[in-house]
Amino acid sequence: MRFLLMLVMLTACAAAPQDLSGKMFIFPQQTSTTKVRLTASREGFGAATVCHRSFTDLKRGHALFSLATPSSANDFLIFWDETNKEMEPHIKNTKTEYKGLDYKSNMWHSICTTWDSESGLVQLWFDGQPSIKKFASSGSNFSGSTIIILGQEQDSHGGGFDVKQSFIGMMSDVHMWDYTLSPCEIQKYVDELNFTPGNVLNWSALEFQITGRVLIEDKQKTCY
Ligand SMILES: *[C@@H]1O[C@H](CO)[C@@H](O)[C@H](O)[C@H]1NC(C)=O
Ligand SMILES: *[C@@H]1O[C@H](CO)[C@@H](O)[C@H](O)[C@H]1NC(C)=O
Ligand SMILES: [Ca+2]
Repeated sequence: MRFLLMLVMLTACAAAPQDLSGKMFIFPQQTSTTKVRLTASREGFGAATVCHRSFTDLKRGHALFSLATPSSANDFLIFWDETNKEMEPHIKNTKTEYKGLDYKSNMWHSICTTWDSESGLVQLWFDGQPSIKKFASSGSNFSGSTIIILGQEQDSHGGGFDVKQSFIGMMSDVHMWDYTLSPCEIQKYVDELNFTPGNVLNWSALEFQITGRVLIEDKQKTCY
């Protein structure tokens, strides 16, 4: 009974969406447990766009966005591989590799990734520059319960974290759509103009649960 009550309270807490406009998550220390779990407002779709802004000085590999389903831990993963100096979108456990990006430390980077199951093609938009499209996986939608995590990389559904793949730094403006955004919409996101917020993850109405030391602060604005 007490357990049930607690469960209800936890669910109630997690269910209230927050408007994080102008704010960011700060991941201030290296652990294998600190994370933010995001609640997707829909499941079972066959296309996706994920956009986020991040700021770090890490000199090792790290996960920027980790979405797992019961059938694949890397159902939609954005990972920076420091050894090979490449950004790696993984779709349905299939890795694609993008080299030659100017992924500098200590500055904000906008990264958008699109994929659709019909063509199976992935495209990465790094600071507003489109990459070539690469084949990842076609013919199947996301299926089963979705677990989306910031701050850690899932090797299993909701777990299997490796401290050496954790994220330290700031993260903001995380959106996910269940369709591929047009180049113009992506440009608007990158330029911080009016764009259509994500219908799966909406930074302006975000449902999330923090574990460990993750802080929410205003994003610094430039002074005039
Ligand atoms: C896959 O997702 C698309 C929408 O993205 C939907 O129209 C279609 O019915 C889904 N297919 C299956 C098998 O669930
Ligand atoms: C995103 O959240 C904002 C603020 O609550 C809301 O106005 C908007 O309709 C939402 N957009 C979508 C696509 O859910
Ligand atoms: Ca891993």
